[in-house]
Amino acid sequence: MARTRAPERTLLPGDEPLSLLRKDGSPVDDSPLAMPDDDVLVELHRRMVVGRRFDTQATALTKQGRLAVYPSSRGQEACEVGSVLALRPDDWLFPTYRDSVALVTRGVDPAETLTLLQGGWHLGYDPYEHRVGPQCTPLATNTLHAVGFAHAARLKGEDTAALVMLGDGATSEGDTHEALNFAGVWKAPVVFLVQNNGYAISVPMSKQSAAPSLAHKGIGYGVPSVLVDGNDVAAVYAVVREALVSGGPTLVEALTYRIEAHTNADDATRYRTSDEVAAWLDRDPVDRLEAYLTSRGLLDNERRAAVAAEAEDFAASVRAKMNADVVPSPDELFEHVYATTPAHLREQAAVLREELA
Ligand SMILES: Cc1ncc(C[n+]2csc(CCOP(=O)(O)OP(=O)(O)O)c2C)c(N)n1
Repeated sequence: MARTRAPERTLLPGDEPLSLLRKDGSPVDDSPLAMPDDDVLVELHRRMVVGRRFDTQATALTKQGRLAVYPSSRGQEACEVGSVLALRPDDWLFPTYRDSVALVTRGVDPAETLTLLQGGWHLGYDPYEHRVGPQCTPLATNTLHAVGFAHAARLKGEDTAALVMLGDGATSEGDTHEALNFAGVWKAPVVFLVQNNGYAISVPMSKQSAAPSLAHKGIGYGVPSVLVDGNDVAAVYAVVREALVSGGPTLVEALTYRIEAHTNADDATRYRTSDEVAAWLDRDPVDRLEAYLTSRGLLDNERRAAVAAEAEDFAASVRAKMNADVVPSPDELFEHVYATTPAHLREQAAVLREELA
């Protein structure tokens, strides 16, 4: 049987992350990426500002006991918003617990997005409405969902790609490797967006991988891989859009940072310094795009105020929806888990009903 080899060199990411905007918002002269159109840049800005406000509102809701837990994506808005706006209407998103801003950007109702984190229901939204899979809490299971979905779409002759979000820590899970392997074999139209925010809770990257970069991990599976500045929303948008329309798999490693702790239940000061956080605040994705838009005359004080007001209104609507008391039915705990409820669960449901009666 003939043996063939993949052209390894072409699959390798570059040494430096791809970017379009420097830290101060000035454009990179010799970027191989195409700058998104002005209207896209303006929309990326609006969505990042609204997304950030949603994120701080959700964090505040944990303090009021309205949410059980919230994993903030503050600082990661360029990944959350840039990749989601790159999706075409028929593409699907497979997010994690960290990616609520991505869901809201895709159009999922914010209260429905937060239902899981509130503890109100297993899944608060209809995945088919906006083509968003369930937010996965088990690390990396969504990579398998995305590859299976993308492969099935291909078999059905549909022009649909899948975008799966995962963290640096999730790349250490077996599921990621199985997913990458079959994405490569099947040439499935799937984009793995690794948001490398430096830590898996308190475990730093240096303890996760000995590879030169996480993007290098695609090569062994025949998956072209790209390294991008994850705080540069224009670059994230450009790279993800190109990957989604490529018709095959791509691994995108986006270098970014989560400014807040892992969740509201975590104390990040125990494993990272304030200097490190300050250095990343200096690379803020929203400030960076604002500087560029302002220099191009695409953003002025009036527009900035209008976007800020929209974000405030959005946060107020989230508060209003989340301040309504939920009265979940304990019975529902057993519903929609199995097509046919197994005997032991029927028994447990009966015991619960008896106790509550
Ligand atoms: C299969 C599995 N193992 C362990 C955990 C516990 N856990 C929750 S979050 C987390 C760290 C994840 O880090 P990373 O993938 O980098 O994503 P981030 O939270 O930084 O976005 C771990 C180990 C889990 N949720 N699922």
